[in-house]
This record gives sequence, C-alpha cells and structure tokens, in this order.
Amino acid sequence: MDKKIDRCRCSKVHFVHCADIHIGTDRFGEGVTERDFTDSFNHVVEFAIQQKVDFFLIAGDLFNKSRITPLHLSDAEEGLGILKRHGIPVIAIEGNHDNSPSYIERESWLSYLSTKQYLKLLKIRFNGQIPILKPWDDVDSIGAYVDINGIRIYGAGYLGATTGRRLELIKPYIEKDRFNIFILHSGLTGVLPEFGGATKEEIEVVKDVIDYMALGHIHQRYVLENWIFNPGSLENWRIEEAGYKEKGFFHVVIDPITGRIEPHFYQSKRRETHLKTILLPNFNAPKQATEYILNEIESWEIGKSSIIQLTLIGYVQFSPFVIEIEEIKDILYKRFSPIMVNVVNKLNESLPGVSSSRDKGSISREQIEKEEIKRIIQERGKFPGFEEQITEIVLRVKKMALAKEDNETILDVIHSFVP
Ligand SMILES: [Mn+2]
Repeated sequence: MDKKIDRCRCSKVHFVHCADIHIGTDRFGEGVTERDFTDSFNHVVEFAIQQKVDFFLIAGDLFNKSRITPLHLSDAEEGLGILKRHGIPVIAIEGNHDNSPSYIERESWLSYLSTKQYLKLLKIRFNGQIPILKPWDDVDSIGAYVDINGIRIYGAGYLGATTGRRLELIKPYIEKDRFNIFILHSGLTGVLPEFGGATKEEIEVVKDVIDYMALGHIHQRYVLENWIFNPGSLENWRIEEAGYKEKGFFHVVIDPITGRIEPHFYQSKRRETHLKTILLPNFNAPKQATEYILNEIESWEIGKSSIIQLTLIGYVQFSPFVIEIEEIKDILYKRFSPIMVNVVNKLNESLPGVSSSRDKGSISREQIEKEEIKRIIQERGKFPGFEEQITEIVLRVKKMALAKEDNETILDVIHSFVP
C-alpha cells in the first residue's frame, strides 16, 4: 500500500485512544464514588507517559455534564496537565454530555481547556451544506483537523441523527493520500440495544478516505474490520455496565511505511463491582425469604470497598415490600465492607425466563403494556399503518428514561425512527 505518512519518518507512530471518561459522574449521590472516574482517567494518563506515546485522543464525553463543578475542572486539568508537561498533545472532541443541550453552537468547558492549551479541541462546523475544514489554529484554539507526526487527525464531535448525512458532506474535502484518523462521538446501531446511533453503512461512507475511525459514545469496547475502533467508557457509568464485556482504551501503533494499524486493547482501571441476582423460591413468609438471602450471601467472594448491586427476583406469597432491605444491606456492609450497596427489589415482577404460577397461560405485564399503548395510538389515529413502530418507540423511550439517559440521546433515538 502506498501510504501516506512522511517518508522521512522511520520510527513507528503510536497513540492512545480513549473516550467517555465522564468526570463528575455521581452514581449514588453525595459524591461517594465520584473520584473513580478521575482515577480511571489518571491511570490512562500514566500509561501514556510510560509508553511515551506521540499523542492522546479523547473521543468525547470527557465530562459527564456541560455544567461542571470547580473540582471536576481541576481534576481534568490535573490529568491533562501531566500529559502537557510530558509533551504529549491531547486531541479531543466534544461528546453529547460535554455540551448539551445545544451541542454545536455553545461554548463548552472543552473550549476553555483548548484555550488554556491543555488539549486541542476539534470540531467541524457547517455553512449550510458545506463543511468548514479549517486546520488547527493556535490563536483561535480551534480547528477541524491537526497534523501530528505526519498523521492527519480530523474531529467532528457529536452529530446526532445527522451523522450519516454529514459524513457524506465531509468526505469530498478529506485528502485521500494521507494517513487519516477521524474522531467521532457516535453510536453504531446493533452494538447495544440501549444505545442508538449511525448505521455501519453510514459510517462506511468515509472508509476509503479514513484509516482509523476513533469512536466514542457506546460504553463497551468494539472493533469492526480493524478500521472502526470504540474503546468503551473507562468506568461503569451506570452500575449495570459492570455486565458489559470489555471497557478500556487502545494503544495503537502505526507503521509509517505501510500504514498498517496494530491496535492493543487494555482494560481500564475500575472499581470492583458485583451485580448479584437472587431468585427467591415461592415462600409464604418474609422471614423465610430473608434467611434464604442471607444464606446465599454466605458463599459470595467480594473484595473490600466494592460496589454491590443485589437484585431480588422471583415470586413470593406475601407483599414484597415487607422484606427487610435495610437488614440485608447491613449484613452486606458488615461482611464485605463495600463502599456502596444497592438493593433492587423486583420480587413479583414478571421477568423474561421467570414464570410464575399466577401468569402461567396468561400474558405478561410487558405484553399488556404494549397492547395498551398500541390501542391508544390506534385510537388517536395519527399514525395509520405505523402503530407497531410508534409503540416500539414509546417503549424504548420509556426504558431509556427509566435508565436516566439524557434528553439528547433519547431525542436521537426518536429521530432515528423518523425516515
Ligand atoms: Mn458517554
């Protein structure tokens, strides 16, 4: 392959690619595990310094919110400052969390960090249908691309439902004969049901001009065809993400002669987290249930200062609310010294794969809900022929709202259903 990086360079170019750091996430209130996100970021910073990488990419969501506290800003400045002192340039884009709700127009804290030379913020603005592809400019501290060690890095930020269309518009302006990295904060449909995003086809529009697609947004690692790379969030942004397969960051080595990409994936440093489920038999009395739970807990192996989330499922012959949740929590705190315990009581709720005597042969709660929503949509008569689809949207939005997804992400899902 006749590529692309300066011929004079003989040594390999290497960089770190991470995303979704979410500094400032407070999962339990009162800041109990807030610093986990900073710790995890600092761990990647440490790695980058040891490896003496040429540059450091952040593919969006450095912060959890567009409005951050002074502590979150100084946390970010500390990690970024270490990279700066070691002469490692940081190239970043804004994710949907850094800059909502009007994510393209407003100044974010990343623009501030860019002005202070902690990072180089890239974004591609549009003049109607025309992308403005200005090179990085030290005076304005903004640009659409920057060249480092012969590699060109473009950064587009979060484009939401317009991602596919905008990539099409950007493509003709990208210089083909270089080694190009493109940083984008976008999901990919089909990776995880709770994350919407662009389709593979929409991203592939730029495949023949981009060598390394550096994505962020989905909190689980995935790689497609040694071309699309998504590292996942560093920490578990929601506790349930402890169930995701992998999260971390890439250390990528590029051969300057052939343009060959050699990605190495590393798991991030995360707080030990245990998602536990106890299925209760059909007990008559709450005391039986509590004893059963305590007995189950006996066999667990859990390190100190962990997060424990215990979900109770199954059907009992008494009101599930009389179970002594506080007593169970106390036992867990005494036995394992966790930093946080969360008990989710889903007793007597219908779950897939768990049948109960009471709804055998009848339809599930989900089914009833779905039928009812569909009936209401049919009655209103606004979407003839699309009742099934609209019902799916309503159910999905409800699920996302319960999972406390931010408004922009929910809006995106709604948009993704609109042709
Ligand atoms: Mn994120």
